Amino acid sequence: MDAAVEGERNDGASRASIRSDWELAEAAALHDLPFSDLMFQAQCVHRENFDPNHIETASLLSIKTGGCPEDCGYCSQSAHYETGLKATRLMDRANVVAAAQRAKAAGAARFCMAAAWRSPKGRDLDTVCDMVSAVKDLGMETCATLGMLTFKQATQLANAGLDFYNHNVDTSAEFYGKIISTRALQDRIDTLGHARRAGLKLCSGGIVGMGECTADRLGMLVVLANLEKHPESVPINLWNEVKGVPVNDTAERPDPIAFARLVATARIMMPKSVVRLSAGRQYMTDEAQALCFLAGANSIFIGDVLLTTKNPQADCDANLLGRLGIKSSAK
Ligand code: SAM
Ligand code: DTB
Ligand code: SF4
Repeated sequence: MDAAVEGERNDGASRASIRSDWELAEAAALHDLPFSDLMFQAQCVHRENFDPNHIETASLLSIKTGGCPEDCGYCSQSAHYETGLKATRLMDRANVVAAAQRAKAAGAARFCMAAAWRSPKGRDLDTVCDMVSAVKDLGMETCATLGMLTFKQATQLANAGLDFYNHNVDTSAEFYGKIISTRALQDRIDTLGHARRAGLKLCSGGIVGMGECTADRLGMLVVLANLEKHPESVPINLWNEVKGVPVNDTAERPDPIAFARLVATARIMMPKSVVRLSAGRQYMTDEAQALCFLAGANSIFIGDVLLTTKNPQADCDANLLGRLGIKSSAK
């Protein structure tokens, strides 16, 4: 048996170390443990690094929707597919700040501004930097997701007060080309490197339920865990159905136990990263979400919409967190 797995069985998982040399077979050995053993190990790692009764709350705003030149086969915003979505221009700063104020009042600690771009253009980036500074002035953590960045662009965002850059690796290297053809996984990794070097914290995860196999899901975790420094936030999205995109032909969401196994594996492989239950909570029962929190998920998106698709209603989330005794204090 793999040393990491065996060691954890003997001592209750108190030897979680930060590693960037994960092999797929090791991730698979963890993932395939008897469920109780996997959950116990994930819980131990979680409790060593976090308050298990606290989750982070982030809120999303699509500041520029649709018309994206990339062909991501899961996305409502790609111009390559007829998804029925109306493309919009970049929002005004005042409207973005007003949305951030509402998100803060609703309990969000972090505000993530998302744009459907392959990469930002000069003047647009200046406008986003103004938005970032204004949201930061509200006392919120700031996050942006704008597509690929050069080091110079990442530095400009960092200087404007951006805390996090979201850029997902999305899936395994093997499955990547089946879902996206307009860029390579390495392009994503390069942007993550630029953001890191500019001093930004990273938010990077991916999507499951697109027709990938378990090895692809674990391969995605291996890519994330083998980044030089682990992303501070790891969003795990369950594909939210969108009409008209190619993923409809292959989609198959993991069942709640398979999904909890993936969350637990992410928790063990990236002990200090905040793992976010991201898109797809609309398909999960309260019990499935509770299982994911037990597996080590400690962040959610709040608000009735994500970017273009649904998220659970605020009162449902409040009810669930209340029953679980989980606090979600804004920092
Ligand atoms: N255009 C930027 C980019 O791709 O990085 C930012 C926005 S993009 C919508 C952010 C992430 O949302 C994607 O990388 C993908 O992981 C996730 N995503 C997009 N559509 C989704 C869907 N239908 N269901 C679940 N996650 C989705
Ligand atoms: C992430 O990993 N998930 C968020 C955020 N980063 C930008 C986006 C989820 C989008 C879900 C599909 C939609 O609403 O359009
Ligand atoms: Fe564009 Fe991002 Fe959607 Fe891909 S995921 S089509 S890059 S908005």
